[in-house]
Amino acid sequence: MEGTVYKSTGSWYTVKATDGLFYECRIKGKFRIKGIKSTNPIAVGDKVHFELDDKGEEHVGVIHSIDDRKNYIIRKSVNLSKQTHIIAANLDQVFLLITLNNPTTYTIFIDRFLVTAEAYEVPVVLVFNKIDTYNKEEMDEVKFLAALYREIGYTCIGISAKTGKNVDRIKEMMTGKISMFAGHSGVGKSTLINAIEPNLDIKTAEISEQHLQGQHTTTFAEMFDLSFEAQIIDTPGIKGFGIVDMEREEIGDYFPELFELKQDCKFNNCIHLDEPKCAVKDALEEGKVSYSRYRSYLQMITGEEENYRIDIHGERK
Ligand SMILES: Nc1nc2c(ncn2[C@@H]2O[C@H](COP(=O)(O)OP(=O)(O)O)[C@@H](O)[C@H]2O)c(=O)[nH]1
Ligand SMILES: [Mg+2]
Ligand SMILES: [Zn+2]
Repeated sequence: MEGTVYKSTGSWYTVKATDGLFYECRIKGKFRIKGIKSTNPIAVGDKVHFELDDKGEEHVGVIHSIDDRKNYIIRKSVNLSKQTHIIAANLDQVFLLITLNNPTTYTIFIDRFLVTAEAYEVPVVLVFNKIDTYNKEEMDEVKFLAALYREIGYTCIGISAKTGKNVDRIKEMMTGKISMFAGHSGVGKSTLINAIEPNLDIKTAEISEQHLQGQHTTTFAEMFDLSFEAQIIDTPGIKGFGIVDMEREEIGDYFPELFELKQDCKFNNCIHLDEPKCAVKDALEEGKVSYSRYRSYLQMITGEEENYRIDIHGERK
């Protein structure tokens, strides 16, 4: 039989089979995935093949193989070994909720998040929430940010989880897909999920830039079916999208607009700092690359931690 892992609690996996029923499965044999040493061989979202338990127990099975993953997100294992823990696999998209204030979402946070998502090959939709609270100037800033990220290729949408504005469009985007919600605590993830599916009682993780390293908690993700042919993965307690162990030279490749320009730089290992004939610096001067994005890029390659947003007038906020 074939199915998708909805929940895992260590040694048992809850699998929803193609017959629509749930089976409690164990693993047979070893599942080693090339290149990653993970503490859990199978994660929520994995497509697996299993056989029913030969002792005749109902709805109990043994997983014997797993399909290739299209993506996965991981974090370092809680023990201090070099192992990683796979949080979830085969995500279709992550909705990153953004608010200008209460709480403030800084562009460096958005850009770090996007870089990680690019590295993990998880598409991100930028959701500007709480638009019911913004004045004209703030709405202009939302439009400015949305235009900036749309230009790079990201889908952006302004919503109000509270009034329901554009929530139907989020539902449309979710249909037929496995999604996750992310964003700072207080941006409205729980409110949005409630607006989408009023009777679903889940906590929803506070995904922030802070990595989980050193935090001694074991948490298990769980997948939920929604009433309109959509699934969401909830990852309680997970504060990091994954680990980013990137080389400095690699970071620019996860800024799609910088990656595209890189081929026109004189040096093929250009990191767009002060190399001569750098296409990125040229584009920046011509206003074709956003200064805000380039600032985030610099912050990421220098390891600088300062938080601010560059507003519509090019000022720090
Ligand atoms: N005005 C307004 N308030 C909102 C909106 N979405 C969420 N909130 C409020 O923001 C606060 C935090 O929301 P919550 O869903 O708990 O955020 P979470 O931490 O991301 O789950 C709550 O007081 C919500 O009522 C919105 O679209 N407009
Ligand atoms: Mg919440
Ligand atoms: Zn360059």
